[in-house]
Order: sequence, then structure tokens, then C-alpha cells
Amino acid sequence: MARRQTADGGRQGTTTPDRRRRTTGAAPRPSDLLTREQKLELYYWMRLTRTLEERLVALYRQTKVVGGLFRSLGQEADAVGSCFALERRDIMSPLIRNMGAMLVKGATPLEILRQYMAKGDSPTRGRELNIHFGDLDRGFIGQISPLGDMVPVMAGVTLSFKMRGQDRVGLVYVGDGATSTGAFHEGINLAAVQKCPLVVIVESNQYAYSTPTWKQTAAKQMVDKAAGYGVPGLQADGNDVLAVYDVTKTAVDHARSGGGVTLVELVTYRRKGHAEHDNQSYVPDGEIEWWAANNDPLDRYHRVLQEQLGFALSEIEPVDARVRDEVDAATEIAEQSPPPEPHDGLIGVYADPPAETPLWFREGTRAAVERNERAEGWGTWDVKSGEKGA
Ligand SMILES: Cc1ncc(C[n+]2csc(CCOP(=O)(O)OP(=O)(O)O)c2C)c(N)n1
Ligand SMILES: [Mg+2]
Repeated sequence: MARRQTADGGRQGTTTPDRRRRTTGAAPRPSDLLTREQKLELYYWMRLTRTLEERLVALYRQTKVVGGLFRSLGQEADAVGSCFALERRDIMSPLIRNMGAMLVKGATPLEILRQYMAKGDSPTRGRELNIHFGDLDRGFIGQISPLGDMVPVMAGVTLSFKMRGQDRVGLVYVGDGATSTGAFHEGINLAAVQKCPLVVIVESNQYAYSTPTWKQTAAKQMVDKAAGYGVPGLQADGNDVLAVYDVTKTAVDHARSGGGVTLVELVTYRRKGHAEHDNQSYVPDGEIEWWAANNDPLDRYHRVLQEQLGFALSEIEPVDARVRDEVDAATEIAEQSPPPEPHDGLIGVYADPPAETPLWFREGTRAAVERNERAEGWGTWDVKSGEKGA
């Protein structure tokens, strides 16, 4: 109960530099080895995530988005910093708040805009919505909604890497709520026992829908759950993109070197509701405002770039301008995309030409009933005459 006492849910302590150093291990930190260009690139991906989501909100209000709109406002560092620790050949399994991770892995703003607007030339041709799409060539898997279920899927994916002797790592995102599902437990347990090269990222954003974390798990912090599976647990300030990168890179290196699973908890905060329709009436007064004013990941990294990493404003501002231009250009194209054709619903579902003869029940309802379902004299239908019996 005590964790709901302060405006930030008792999390102010996680933002201090001291804590970052304690949770990410000995110097030099992995992020110290990033080039200047890569450090600016981290800012680019976070800014792109935010601007693209803001554009989606505008489109949503114009009723151009089909279905729900899920934001990662305040969580951009968590998605971007973690995915940035992967190599191109690695596989990542995102959730609705990991658009930033998908962008890092190569999803484009145009694809995402088309997908949210259910356009005919979107990655799923309008058959799925929001960021529910994947591309194994680029290393991200299409997500499914049941919470925690991608953990066993990624246990299988990474077990296959191991059995094939491939130098590849998997990373799966779950929310704090998803850690309370059976699928999470079974998946991480199997991966731990099999020493799969898997990183499990738990995004502790303090809520699952309208349920605060303390109401759905008695664990004090998600990282403590690692002990139950016999795997290392690391925790980082999820609003500090360099700390997120450091802790994830440590876990990725551990997996790549044969060490197996690491559970990584990223402590952050969901500043928007579950989806755009959610008015957040269940959130205590002042909590969202506290995080917006004191712990915004973009504001923080903007300051770090200037005050600690020696970037001039004249180097940062062109990134903002580039992002604006890219999102504007993608929106213009996506808006002109056509809606799906009815037959788009079948493409990619059935093999063409069919690998097998069509199943009997597709040959015609009446014939199928006559030949397969009703024995002679059964019920009121007379098979021979094709008429109703007495
Ligand atoms: C097994 C299952 N139960 C319930 C739901 C409905 N549901 C969708 S999202 C959500 C909350 C998710 O919370 P969390 O895992 O913390 O992720 P967050 O949305 O905070 O990123 C719920 C309950 C679901 N998709 N799957
Ligand atoms: Mg959550």
C-alpha cells in the first residue's frame, strides 16, 4: 500500500545517478562505448517515437485511425534503449508500447501509419491494426494480445537458436501486469531451465489497464521475480535511455555468451491511459503531472546530451526537424493509400494454388451435409429425395 503514497508512486529514487551506477555494474558502462553518432541516434529514435505517436493522436481525433490507439508517452527510453542493445540478427518480440523498439528494428513510420489506418497496402492489408505486425527479416515478431504469451513463444524461438548453434539472442517485452499470468511463468521457467539466449524485459509502468501494480502482485518489485526462476535479475531506471541500454546490453551479452536468461526490470511510468479512449480517472491527482514535469525521458536525455555528452543545441535541433519532416512526408503518403479490397482478406491465409484439395465442407454446404454429416434416415432430411420427411 505504501507505494501509492507519493505523486510518482514512490519512484523518485530511481532517477538518481547513484542508483543508475549501482544497478548497471562496474565501469566502463556499455554506453560509454557508443559512438557520438550512436548517442545522437538514440535521441532520434525517441523523438521519432513521440512525434509519430502525436501524429497518430491527431489522426485518431479525425477518425482516421481504425480501432484503438496505444501510447508509450513517457516510456520511449525503455523501448528504444533496450532494443538498441540488439544486433541485426537478433529477434525481438514487441508489445503495444514498443513502437520505439520496432522503429529501431526497421519498421517505418509509413508502415505504422498505414497499419493504424487499416490501409490496403499496410503490412497486414487492414486485417490487423495498430502495431500488430511483424517481419522476421528485420527481426521483429508480430505480437498477439494475450498477455505473457509471447514469453513461451520466445522461449521456443531462442531454444531453436541454441539447438541450431546460431549466434542469436531473443528479447521479449512484457508489462508488469503480464508477469502475473501463467504464460509468463511457464515461458520464463522453460527458457531458464534450457538456458535459452533470452532477455525478458519487464516494463514496470505502474499500471495494467486501471489496476495499479500493488493491487495485482504482492512482489515489491518485478526484478525480485527473477530469483524464482534461478536467473539473474537486473533493474534500471527506465526513463534514462543510457541506463536502459547499459542494463539490456549486459543481459544480451550474457545470453550471447551462453549464460541464458536475464530478467530486466525497467522502472517507468505510463503517462497516458491504457489506450487513447481511457480518461485515467483512476489515477491519483498530480501523479501524471509529476512524471511529466520531473521525469520525461526525452527532456532528460536532451539535457544529458548537452550537459554531459558535449552536444550543442545546433546538433540536436536538426534531429527534431528531420523527424518532423519524415513524419509529415509519411503521413501524406499514408493518407492517400487505398482501403483494402475484399479479397485482401484471403491473401496470405490460404496457399495459392492450394497444397491440398479443398476440405469437404468448402465444396458446398448441401453436398457436404448430404455426404458427410447425416446418415441415411437420420433426422428429418431424406438424403435420397432431398426433401423433408414427415
Ligand atoms: C491473458 C490476458 N488477460 C487480459 C487481457 C486484457 N488486457 C490487455 S492489456 C491489459 C493490461 C496490460 O498491463 P501490463 O501487462 O502492465 O502492460 P501495459 O499495458 O501496462 O504496458 C489487459 C488486462 C489480455 N490481453 N490477456
Ligand atoms: Mg503495466
